[in-house]
Amino acid sequence: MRLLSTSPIVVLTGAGISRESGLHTFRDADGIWAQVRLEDVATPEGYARDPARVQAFYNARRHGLNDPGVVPNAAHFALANLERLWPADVLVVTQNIDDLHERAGQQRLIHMHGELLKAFCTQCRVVERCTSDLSVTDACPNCGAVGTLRPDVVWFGEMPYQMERIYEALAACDLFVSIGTSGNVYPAAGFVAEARANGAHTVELNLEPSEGATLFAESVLGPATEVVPGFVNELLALL
Ligand code: BV8
Repeated sequence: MRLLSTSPIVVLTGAGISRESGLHTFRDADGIWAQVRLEDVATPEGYARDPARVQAFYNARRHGLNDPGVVPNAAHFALANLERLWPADVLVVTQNIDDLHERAGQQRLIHMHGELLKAFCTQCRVVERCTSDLSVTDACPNCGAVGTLRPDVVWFGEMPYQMERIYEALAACDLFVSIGTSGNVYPAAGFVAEARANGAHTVELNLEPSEGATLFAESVLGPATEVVPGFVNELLALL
């Protein structure tokens, strides 16, 4: 399909885009799910069973993200550049809970699985910025309830955020690009089918073919810091 400068673009990102910034993925050999069972730390049942264990899991990931050596990489900056220079809408939908897209300058961004640097109170539902450890003895700064603050992260079995806005964007886009995701987790893994159904051109930029690789019209394999800037430069050359 021919892309025009009026073509809206939707980009889905996963843990692979942050790998070269020093953050682990989930399902690679050295991934997070090789260290801990997702049922124990990324489900409401796991949290109800042992909230201190879940808080410790996300506290450790927050420490990792706060490491001064963890910074946005060339792939994050390329997407922020695309948003700035592409004449039509560019929407980045990320499964990641890190803040590397923001720190690279991305403005139109949806964290469909929530954000590691936010917490919400299960009592009053208020959402607060959270850059340090959470514990089961913390009191909510808004309602004063104790032990009700949890990471503002979407666990398995919970509804991802802003799904209506995402499906609207998928129905309207001319180009859907999936970057650094294994295509294992739904509903994100189903976005490529939604985009194809509306006639969009679909591209996968990944280190290796994902679970949904055959659904993409085009695929460029390689590390994100190489393939993403290259792909963005090709798009901008169309202008
Ligand atoms: C829901 C928490 C419904 C945050 C996460 C069908 C339809 C709908 C739901 C389901 C369905 N089938 C099953 C389900 C349930 C479930 C699901 O999908 N289960 C899977 C395991 C089968 N889905 C859900 O529960 C979702 N909720 O559907 O709710 C509902 C309806 C009504 C009312 C209420 C509810 C919720 C899903 C969100 C779960 N939370 N994490 C956190 O701790 O981070 S998911 C977890 O996996 C992470 O968030 C992560 O974002 C996500 C996806 O992982 P990836 O990002 O893809 O990472 P991965 O390691 O897998 O892959 C990395 C890729 O990068 C690899 O391909 C690798 O090759 C590549 N790579 C590596 N290095 C590089 C690279 N690429 C480029 N460059 C590199 N350098």
